[in-house]
Amino acid sequence: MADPVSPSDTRRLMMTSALPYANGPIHIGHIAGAYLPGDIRARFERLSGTDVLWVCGSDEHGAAITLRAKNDGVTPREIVDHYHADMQAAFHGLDMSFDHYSRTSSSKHHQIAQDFFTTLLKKGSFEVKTDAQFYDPEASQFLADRYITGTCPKCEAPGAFGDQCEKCGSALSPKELIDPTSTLSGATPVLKDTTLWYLPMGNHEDWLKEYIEQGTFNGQPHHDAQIWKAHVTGQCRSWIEGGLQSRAMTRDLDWGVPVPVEGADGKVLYVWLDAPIGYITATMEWAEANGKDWKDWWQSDQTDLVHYIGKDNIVFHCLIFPILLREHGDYILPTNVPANAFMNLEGDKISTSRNWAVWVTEYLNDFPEKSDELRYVLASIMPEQKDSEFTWTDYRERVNNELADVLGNFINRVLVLTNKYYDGVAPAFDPHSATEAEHAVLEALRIAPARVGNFIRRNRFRDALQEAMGVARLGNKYMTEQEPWKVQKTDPKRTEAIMHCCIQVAANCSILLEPFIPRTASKLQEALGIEGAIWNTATPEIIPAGRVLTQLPILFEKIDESIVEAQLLKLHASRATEPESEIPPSKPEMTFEDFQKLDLRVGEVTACERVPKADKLLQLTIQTGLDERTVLSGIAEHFAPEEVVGRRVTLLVNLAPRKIRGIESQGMVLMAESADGSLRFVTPEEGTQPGDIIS
Ligand code: B3M
Ligand code: ZN
Repeated sequence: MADPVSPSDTRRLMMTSALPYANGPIHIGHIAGAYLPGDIRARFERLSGTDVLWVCGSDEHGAAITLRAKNDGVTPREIVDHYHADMQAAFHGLDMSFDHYSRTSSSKHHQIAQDFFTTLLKKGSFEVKTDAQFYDPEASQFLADRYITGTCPKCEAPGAFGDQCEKCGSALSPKELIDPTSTLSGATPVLKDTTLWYLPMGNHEDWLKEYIEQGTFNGQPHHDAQIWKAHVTGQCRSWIEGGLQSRAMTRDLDWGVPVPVEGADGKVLYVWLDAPIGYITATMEWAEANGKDWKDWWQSDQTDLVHYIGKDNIVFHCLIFPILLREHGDYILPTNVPANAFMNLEGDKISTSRNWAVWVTEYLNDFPEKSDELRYVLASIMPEQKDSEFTWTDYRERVNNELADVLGNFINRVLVLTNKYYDGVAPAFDPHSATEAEHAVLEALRIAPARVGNFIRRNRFRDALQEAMGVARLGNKYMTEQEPWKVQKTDPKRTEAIMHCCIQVAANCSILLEPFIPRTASKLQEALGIEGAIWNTATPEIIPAGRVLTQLPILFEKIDESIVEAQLLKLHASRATEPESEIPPSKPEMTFEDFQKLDLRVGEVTACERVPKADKLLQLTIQTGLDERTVLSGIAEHFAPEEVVGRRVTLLVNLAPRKIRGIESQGMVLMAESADGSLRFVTPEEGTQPGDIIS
């Protein structure tokens, strides 16, 4: 890896962020997943002098669009035109600095995607098969992707789609679904013959495995597989190990890129074939407009290709797209796919259909000029390795305690005191007057840019932000401890040293925080007279003596508790009450080691009684095979004691004992809770014995 303070040697960096479906507005989950990480990285690389290009665009094909159009009773064209503009406004409002933002319904893209398909066709990359596919006789349409739902064959979650289960992430084909139903009419589909072009993914397992696991391609080192996120590699591994199925690359639909084959009327390319090619189209458009050669970005081994996406897109970027690129033959393969997990909101999954989201354009209406505040909070809690959660209380705390109290307060004190003592002119600094404290601060500034940059290049944005904010924290603490407002009365020379250091810290913050909070950074740079900042200018000597500093208004207003309440009220009030089953989001991932700590056994209830003065508790005596013990369980409102005696139960035996109402409970009985609140025992199968180990 190159020194992070220098550009990435001579290597170019081609970055993409997932093309959002133009079927709804952008919410904070989208931003935290694929766009903010891209923007932070792109801004940092530009500051570092790397030859970087970051593209994105609207994904305007696929069932996501046509179903939305059907629901709203308008044409797909109307849907994509509306949301293409709407999404751009959201991105613009949050200062996403794409070098180019494209769209896949353009004729240019249709042509590029068709050329790509034709090349693969000529190379024999597809299998053409005519066979029976699900068809909705009521809607007169073949059913694939989101047109068909059923139970997932892998995880048994209901509501899996014909191409993917959103619960477990598995890539599916319609015929694998259990109890398939048409989402168009609710009809049970019938089978009808059609011709489709398939990608025989099974033929690619060996090289993909090597590419993902070892980071080698064609026997040559390709990328550092250690830097790939473990959850990304893990997902790929499990798909490859499960055996890759052939996937249809065409659809019988009238919206999309027409299949460029004679006689293929009424057929379009699969959206997941055309959408990633949209990255290439976007690059071509940018290159054309800027007098550059797009091939430098996609067909040169001097280029690193990095895709920023959400975890539900991993299979498409790590397996399917690489197969397509390799089959074509002229393209490089992704160097890294640093997918993020999901961001939940106030204890629940973000959902467009249930209107459980913080919409970016609404946020910007409610909080004008506060784009940096949202960027800061989302970067602080970015779901880099596992799902995370946004709450308005946390938003308020981070804005108030970190942005306002630390960064804003520090900057304000630096500018006000410089103005007061030196008429706004940065004082001279005599290095001989520096004490240990100044040396420590200046040394921290010397190492911070490399540390922040290293984290960003490893896609560890939370750590990078912590590190950069650490500089502000350090400055704030240093100033508070040195008390220049007192020292000035007795030792003006020493005050100059203190203020010199504080000014350098402020200036470094304005550069180190620029990728995260660009508006604030540019205001600050302007006030400090920093022009054309690059990452390398972040040094302990950045502001020379004599530089005129100007005043700034308060950088971050505090957020009042009432604002949190208003947002929560709005969120709950606008929640759509769709009769959708309420499946709580999955808990954060745990390691196998965590799981192994659980000692689960079959137990048998030998006695049971109510606990006096506790409406909810039953006291169970359980034979565990190890011993006979007492366990309290909060099930008294669901079961009478006599219904419980004699049952076999699943028992967590190594839970630390806990005293409740004076009785020591030694373990926990596992229960299943349904969405309607009903409770059932998790009963081990007939034939198991008390003491049997569950693993
Ligand atoms: N349109 C994003 C999504 O799944 C999907 C990404 C395409 S990236 C080539 O919402
Ligand atoms: Zn599943």
